[in-house]
Amino acid sequence: KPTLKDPVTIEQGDAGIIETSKSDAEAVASRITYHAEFTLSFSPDGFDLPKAYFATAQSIRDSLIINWNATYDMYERMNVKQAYYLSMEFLQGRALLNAIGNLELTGAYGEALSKLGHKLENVVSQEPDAALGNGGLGRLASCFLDSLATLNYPAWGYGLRYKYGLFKQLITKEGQEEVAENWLEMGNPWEIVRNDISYPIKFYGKVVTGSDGKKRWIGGEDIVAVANDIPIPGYKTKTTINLRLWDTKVPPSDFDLSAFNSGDHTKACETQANAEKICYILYPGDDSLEGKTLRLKQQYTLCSASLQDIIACFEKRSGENVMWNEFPEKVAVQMNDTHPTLCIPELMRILMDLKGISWKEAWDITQRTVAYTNHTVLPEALEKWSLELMQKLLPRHVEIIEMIDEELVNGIVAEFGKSDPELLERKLNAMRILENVELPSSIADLFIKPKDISALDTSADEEEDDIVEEKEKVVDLEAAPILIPPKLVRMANLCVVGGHVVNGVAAIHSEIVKQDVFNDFYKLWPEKFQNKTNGVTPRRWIYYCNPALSKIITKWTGGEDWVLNTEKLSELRKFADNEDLQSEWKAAKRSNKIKVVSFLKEKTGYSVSPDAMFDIQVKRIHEYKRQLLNILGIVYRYKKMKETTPIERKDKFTPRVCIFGGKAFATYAQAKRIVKLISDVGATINHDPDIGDLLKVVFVPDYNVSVAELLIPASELSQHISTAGMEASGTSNMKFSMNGCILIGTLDGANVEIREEVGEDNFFLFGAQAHEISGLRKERAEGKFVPDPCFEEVKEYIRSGVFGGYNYDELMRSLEGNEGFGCGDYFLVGKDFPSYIECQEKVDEAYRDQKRWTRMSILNTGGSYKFSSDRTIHEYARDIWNIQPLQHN
Ligand code: B1N
Repeated sequence: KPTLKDPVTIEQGDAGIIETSKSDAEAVASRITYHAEFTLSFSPDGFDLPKAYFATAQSIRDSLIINWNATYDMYERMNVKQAYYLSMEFLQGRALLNAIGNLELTGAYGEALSKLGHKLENVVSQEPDAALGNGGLGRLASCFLDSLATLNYPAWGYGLRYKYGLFKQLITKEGQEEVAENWLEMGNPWEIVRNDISYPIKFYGKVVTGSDGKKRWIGGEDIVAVANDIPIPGYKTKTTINLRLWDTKVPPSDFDLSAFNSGDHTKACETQANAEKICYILYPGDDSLEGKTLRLKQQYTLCSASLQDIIACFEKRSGENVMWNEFPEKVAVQMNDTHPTLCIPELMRILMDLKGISWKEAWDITQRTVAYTNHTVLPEALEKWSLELMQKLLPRHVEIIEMIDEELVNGIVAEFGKSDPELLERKLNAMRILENVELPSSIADLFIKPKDISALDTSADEEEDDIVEEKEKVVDLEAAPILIPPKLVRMANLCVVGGHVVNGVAAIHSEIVKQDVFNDFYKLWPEKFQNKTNGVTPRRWIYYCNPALSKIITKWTGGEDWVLNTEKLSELRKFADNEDLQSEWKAAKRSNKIKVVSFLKEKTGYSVSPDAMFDIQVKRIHEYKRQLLNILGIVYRYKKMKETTPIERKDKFTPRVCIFGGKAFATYAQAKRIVKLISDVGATINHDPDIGDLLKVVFVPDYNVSVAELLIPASELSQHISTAGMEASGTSNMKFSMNGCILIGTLDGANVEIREEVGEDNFFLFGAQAHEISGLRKERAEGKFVPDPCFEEVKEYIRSGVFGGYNYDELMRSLEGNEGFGCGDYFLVGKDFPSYIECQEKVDEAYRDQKRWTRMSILNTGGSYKFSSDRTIHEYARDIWNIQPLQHN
């Protein structure tokens, strides 16, 4: 049996996958057995797969910790500027294969595990996904961490350690069902709990002014946030950065011992549970006031703990002489969407109330430190918090926000003057941070019809604890009732005002941000607005998830450099018609498809043919992403197949396996109906003997990062078919294109740039364009839209009950009528349907010519190099954060 000599003396090779000498593999094997025995207390003589996973993870963790410490010490020593990426979501997926590969130990680990009776690929698939996110925004954050580490940028991520990740999705006869995702059940080998790094977090209480004139926030509820560090290894570098996730606990001294001893156990445990529940789940339902409060507590915990940590680090590195005005030269804080907006008032509060800095200087420091990424233009997704709720929970922050709003109002008045009250009112309405809140009287007096009806608001006199929800309140004033709109804090406006840069995530999206969503701000501060087109890490999304394709790329581009320099992928272009490459390319795709065939069989029971085209749409289920357009197209195809004779059918239709995946938010009824429709359509078509392998429809349950890593390499066509102007970027489109998949899509988000890069012949385009959308909606509202008969036909077919007994009337009605809640086809499915069907016919035709298709596929991979998150991160580093790479010698 190998013995443990030195757990960390393995030499790292230069290549991505190294040919190892025996001694490396032996040393690895002994590290694994050591951890099995002494860290995990298993018998080291033979262990099953789950145990093999934990022992293997522990062994690689040793190396990560060494590199983590070396990286941390270097930052400390060099005192360089560091970027901090604050995000409520990190969708990390699995870590083991990535860590082993990045340390260039794949060969050694493969051999060591086989000595121990296991296959590396089986061991790595034991790991549960870290699903601390729900979609693109969280996955982007994780891709960014990978690129930051790989490119040696001094940067950290900050988030929350949710005990339960996003729910686990079951697909039953009823459609989607949600169950808790207990990802920590078996423990998490990747986290390093830092009980010595914790910060107090306060909620509620009140603000008092001390004799020195300083504001102090006192009383209320106190909890602590404790750091859990996840090492993030870069690829082929010693740099290992940190993802610090906060967990919440009751302060050590706060356990109510006397209550417990007197027998009131519930009371004693209550404070504990109250603190811990903040980090129980990602996206607690926020229909109730309790839910809203919990979510705001989550956001504040992330902001407060992270900033206290960042500031403590700044002070430590500054030594004796803390120069606060240099803070922005050492710290860049990036807010991933509006969820961490409270960073702005929190940094102001700490600087003013705790560090004694003036308002003016604190504001200057704050603005120079923070920047904001906008990820959506959907109005309902732009966060607004009830001022009243915020006032209760964070009274000092509301004072600060009110001050910021007042300064903004003064600034707007100074800019636009008082001579045109209409213009001024319009500007104030668009730009103010506070909504439905009275203006200072000197300004309010300008407007003839007083907008301010808060004098009628009786809520101020109500019981203190009786927080009124954000619904419109009705005040019965003898005569007609008057609706009092709720007072709100517009987080996005606060971000735009409080940060030095605002960026969108794809070119078209950044234009919409400037020309539409924040147009008034853009006109005032054009230099603040930037574009940073998203990207994805080529390590996870080609190199590790698609080894078959990676080998081919390496062979034809002359080495593995492409993993770090994706520009190299473009060299594939010149071989697009080469027969040898084409046949290798097709063989790789086919082997990936075969893996998916078994996976689908195991997960859904359906058998599909690897000879059919794999047509995939995987993303969160949302009406704007138009999974409904896809399934209506499938139903239309099915109906046409049924209307054709068997012989014609084989000639006319290209065999397809249509794969869907994605979660619907638990309270989003319409999205859940779409899931139900897709699985009902599958249940009918997949059992129809007339159809056989010509068409299959499969809904893959519980779509997550690991499922994506399996599906994307096997994809041939993927759908990115949002209503133009509504998908900020999309990132799976990039992953598919990299893996030689051809996209069908609208001119939306990053599709626009992908099409430019891969060439318009290698992208299936259809549908209305972003600038046409508002006109089309208007036309519709005026009753001028005449739907195509094929659209009417397909809806009627669904209504007729072909797909089971469920009543799809409500879903179909959303596509009908002219206007109104839940109908009027807001997402223009009916408008785009004919051009979608026509485009799908072109797809069929192209697939029949396999040479042409393979060429298109190669040109997609060859044209996808721009979409590496390495490129994106270089741009953030250069244009927003002003940080430089720092490498170990
Ligand atoms: O962010 C991704 C983009 O690629 C997608 O197009 C975009 O839809 C996605 C509120 C969001 N935007 N907004 C969210 C997530 C959670 C939440 O509570 C909004 N996600 C996106 C990366 O840029």
